[in-house]
Amino acid sequence: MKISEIHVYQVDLPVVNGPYKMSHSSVWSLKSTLVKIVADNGQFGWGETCPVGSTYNESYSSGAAGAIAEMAQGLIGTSVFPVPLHRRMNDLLTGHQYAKAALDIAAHDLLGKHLGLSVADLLGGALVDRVPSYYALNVASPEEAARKALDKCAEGYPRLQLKVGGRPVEEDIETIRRVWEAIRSKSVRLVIDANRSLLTRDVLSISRECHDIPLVIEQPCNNVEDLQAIRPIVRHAIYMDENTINPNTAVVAAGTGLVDGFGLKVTQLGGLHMMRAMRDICAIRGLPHTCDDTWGGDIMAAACTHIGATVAPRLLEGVWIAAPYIEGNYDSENGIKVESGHITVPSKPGLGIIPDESTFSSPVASFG
Ligand code: 0XW
Ligand code: MG
Repeated sequence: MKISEIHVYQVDLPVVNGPYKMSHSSVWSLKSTLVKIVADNGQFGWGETCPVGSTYNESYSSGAAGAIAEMAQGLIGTSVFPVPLHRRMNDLLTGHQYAKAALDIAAHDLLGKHLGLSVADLLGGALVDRVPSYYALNVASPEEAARKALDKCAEGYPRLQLKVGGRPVEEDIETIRRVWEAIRSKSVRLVIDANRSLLTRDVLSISRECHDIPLVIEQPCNNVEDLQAIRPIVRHAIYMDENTINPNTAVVAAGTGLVDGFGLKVTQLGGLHMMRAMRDICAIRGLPHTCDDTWGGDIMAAACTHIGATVAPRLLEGVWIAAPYIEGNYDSENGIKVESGHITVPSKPGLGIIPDESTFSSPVASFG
């Protein structure tokens, strides 16, 4: 099967009860880029990429559309199978994994529908029919964070990620301790995520002042060298997230034991094809990880859920999806949602969702 058409759409996703506040930014609305690939047999598949603003990592919404446009005409006539597709994308454009990921996801959706298999089946087979999610608590006051944490425990989330950073470290420490006091009896796992914002000095303070709290520290500092510096000193597990925007960094980190786990994002790795490889490397190395993305609607949510279903349960840290912050679904009948802190894995072929194109404006670009 070859690609005969590529259509690019952009959809605004206002943040419900916004803003979504991290150490470096507060986002009120996000622009998602959707791609529809049509094959020469008429079958089609949907992909998506949605940066969470323009400072989370090296990605932004118009960059996604621009990078896809840079490749699209050259992809007409290319196989929809992942290996030749990625080879061709890399011949056309270096890097820009987050844009390539949208085309990769669409190809997986198309192939699954053509073969009558779910994307999880294409990725090796699902181990479960429901995956654990986790909730990301915004940077907030100790009282607000503790209140929200209790609410999410009550909803059934097995894991909470508390955003820290972007303020005096003493405030982070007070908030971490207050949240832990609120949830310690709930058997819910706690991660703090600084989104690259902390100095090594501050990470050492947090680890020292919270030494009695069994938490994971996710992407505390901006670069790999800082993670290398603190790893032997801190008392807590360190997970890598944003640094995996370079897949080679992720592979080397896993291979050398630089980190204890990952926040893995489909778009940071260029799509499900590399995410599958990273899943298997983490399995070999015994490294827990999430199956996430930065943001996105049903298409991205389904992609993360499918790959999450194929991860060994003891290594799956959770599947984060933006659904709790999005009004409505692309597919009103099969839309992906979090229920009691968990997500049901779609069972229909491909991603298992069919976006209602009538809800989108006209394509911003079409090729073929
Ligand atoms: C919690 N997430 C997966 C969603 C937001 O994009 C940020 C991200 C993270 O872990 O940093
Ligand atoms: Mg993270």
